[in-house]
Amino acid sequence: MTDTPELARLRHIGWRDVALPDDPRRLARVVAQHRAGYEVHDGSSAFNAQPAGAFLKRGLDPSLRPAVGDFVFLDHASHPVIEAVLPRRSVLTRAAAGERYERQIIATNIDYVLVLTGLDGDFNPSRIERYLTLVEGSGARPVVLLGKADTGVDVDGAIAALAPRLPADAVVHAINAKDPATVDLLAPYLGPGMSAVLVGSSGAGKSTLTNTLLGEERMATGAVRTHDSRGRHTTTHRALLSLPAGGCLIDTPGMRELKLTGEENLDLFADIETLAAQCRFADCSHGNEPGCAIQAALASGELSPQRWRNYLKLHEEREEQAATLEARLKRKPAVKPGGKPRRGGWSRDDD
Ligand SMILES: Nc1nc2c(ncn2[C@@H]2O[C@H](COP(=O)(O)OP(=O)(O)O)[C@@H](O)[C@H]2O)c(=O)[nH]1
Ligand SMILES: [Mg+2]
Ligand SMILES: [Zn+2]
Repeated sequence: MTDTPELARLRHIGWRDVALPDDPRRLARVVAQHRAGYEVHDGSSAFNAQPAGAFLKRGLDPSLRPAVGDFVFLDHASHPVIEAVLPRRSVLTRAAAGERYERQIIATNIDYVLVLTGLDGDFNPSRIERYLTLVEGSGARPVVLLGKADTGVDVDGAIAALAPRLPADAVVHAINAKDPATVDLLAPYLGPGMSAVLVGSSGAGKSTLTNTLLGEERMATGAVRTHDSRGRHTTTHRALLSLPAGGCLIDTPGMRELKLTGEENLDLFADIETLAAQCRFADCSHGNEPGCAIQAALASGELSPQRWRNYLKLHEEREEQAATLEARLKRKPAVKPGGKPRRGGWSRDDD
């Protein structure tokens, strides 16, 4: 069966259903989020849109607001308004950087999360574990990309250091983000109907890879962060792009902080939780109690100390964030009488 022209148009923005929703409103996808509103694409053109008032209500869970990757319904006005967000098939979330607890959506309706790390000073297995913990439960699958593999670094050494810290079925590719051959290598994740989000630190090579996948220099590159030159950062917002290969790619700005939201389940460390259940004492603190299965595994080399430390860190953070989230959900939203709805809630990029 061939697509109707309307379906064919929507395929460009990653619409996968064989049918169109039975709704007279305009269907589009959120491709970027700015302080002043949203940019959406309907498969033939991009245009600006404002969220309906309901999305700006104070106390509304920010995760219910439109986010990059969302399919949305808009009215037919000349200044279009986003009226509804269609159900999401996946959501990648983190807790926003900063003091105040807030879940922040990185991208929605994605099939893969491409976790890009440069094989330079950027290489950090604990950070990759943190990413994978955030990807778990998102509904998307992780693909670990080790960039700058062409720079004479010890690629095999890095992969060997990483392998024991990833699940057996984890996908890892060493890449040169500048090499056009990378397009074929990543084709399985970026074909028609697929959507992927590219995450990684500033300077990891996200924009370089995006340009290679696009086959043109659309993203400015080379802005490696220095602590006092924020203005040099080139990627200022998340942007969803249609790739020549048929899929959609979301390029994110570097995210300095990747706090857990408290909803993660730490499946990545299931083996550690199994071990801990085997300690002689149910309340074992895994210090120097007799019969501690964790200490035994550390002593035998079965469990690496770095991975154990990272587990403890992520576990503690998850517990803290879960407690904050629970307290937050219990609390009634503070609505000032006659107060204006807060226009905040836009995701703040870190760099
Ligand atoms: N040799 C080499 N350089 C790379 C690679 N990926 C990125 N770079 C360089 O690393 C710098 C930062 O890349 P950029 O794409 O701006 O990083 P972003 O902050 O993640 O978007 C640029 O100078 C790129 O040319 C790679 O795979 N190989
Ligand atoms: Mg960039
Ligand atoms: Zn123990």
